[in-house]
Amino acid sequence: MKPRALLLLCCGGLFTCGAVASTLDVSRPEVQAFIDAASTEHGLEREWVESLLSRAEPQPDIIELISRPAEKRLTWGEYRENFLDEKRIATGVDFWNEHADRLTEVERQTGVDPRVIVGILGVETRFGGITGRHRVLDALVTLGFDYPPRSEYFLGELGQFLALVRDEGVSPLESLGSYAGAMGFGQFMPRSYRIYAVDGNGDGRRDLFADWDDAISSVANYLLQHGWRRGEPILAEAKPPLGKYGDSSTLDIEVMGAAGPIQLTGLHNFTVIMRYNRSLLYALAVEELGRTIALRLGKDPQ
Ligand SMILES: [Ca+2]
Repeated sequence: MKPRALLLLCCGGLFTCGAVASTLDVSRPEVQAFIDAASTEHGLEREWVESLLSRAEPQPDIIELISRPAEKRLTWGEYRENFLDEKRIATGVDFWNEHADRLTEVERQTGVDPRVIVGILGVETRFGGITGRHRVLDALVTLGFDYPPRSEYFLGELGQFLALVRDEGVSPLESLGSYAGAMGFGQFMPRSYRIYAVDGNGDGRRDLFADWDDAISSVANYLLQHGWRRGEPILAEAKPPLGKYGDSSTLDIEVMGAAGPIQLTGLHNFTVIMRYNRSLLYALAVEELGRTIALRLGKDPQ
């Protein structure tokens, strides 16, 4: 039984119950302005947009969550412990075995290293195990209307989400995601979903919630469109000379590991991983998780 149904049952029964989550006040001027702008930009029916928004429930805890992301609080040593755990590595080995054909095919088509696809899916959602507990609509409404530092960004994503609902059959009221509104196996934001998602299995839909072929192809396409270069390494111990994978995009990395400072050079493809998530620690975790799983499977080290 869904929590909301339970609450209604309880209200209608013998018990008194606490406050029911309140819905968005669509008469707020900024909400009305958004409805006008999004309806025009995406060609949506104004009444439909207002009706959907009137069913959104802002979540104050989301404001707290976005104000203290793990990437800003933890050292690399601490962050790494969260993502390089044995359970995630073992799940990744099974995942790679199960999806080996798709990963190989996608690498042939795009040049994107399966290690990185596997690393991203492992870090993002533990291979589909944790895809988020917030309604995407609620998350985007909360951050769009009640989190001024990033209001513009999240209202843009809210408009994209409404267009996604119209175009892709994504459920407006039942889709769940992260507190920031990222969805599905690869945690795509709505705008990225619309631009970069790929119908990997050719069934006519781009389904990042339930279709692994689509999710794998979409992660690869995202990286390819952000400049992934076939066959190039990701990290180097020292800065390479220009021309030998060294170019203007290389990144000097110095982080605090469990046993002291670590210095590395992020090469071009490392900076492409950071287009998926701007956190340096995130990209390091993706690289190491994918590499570790590949080694367990006896793949060649890079
Ligand atoms: Ca599909």
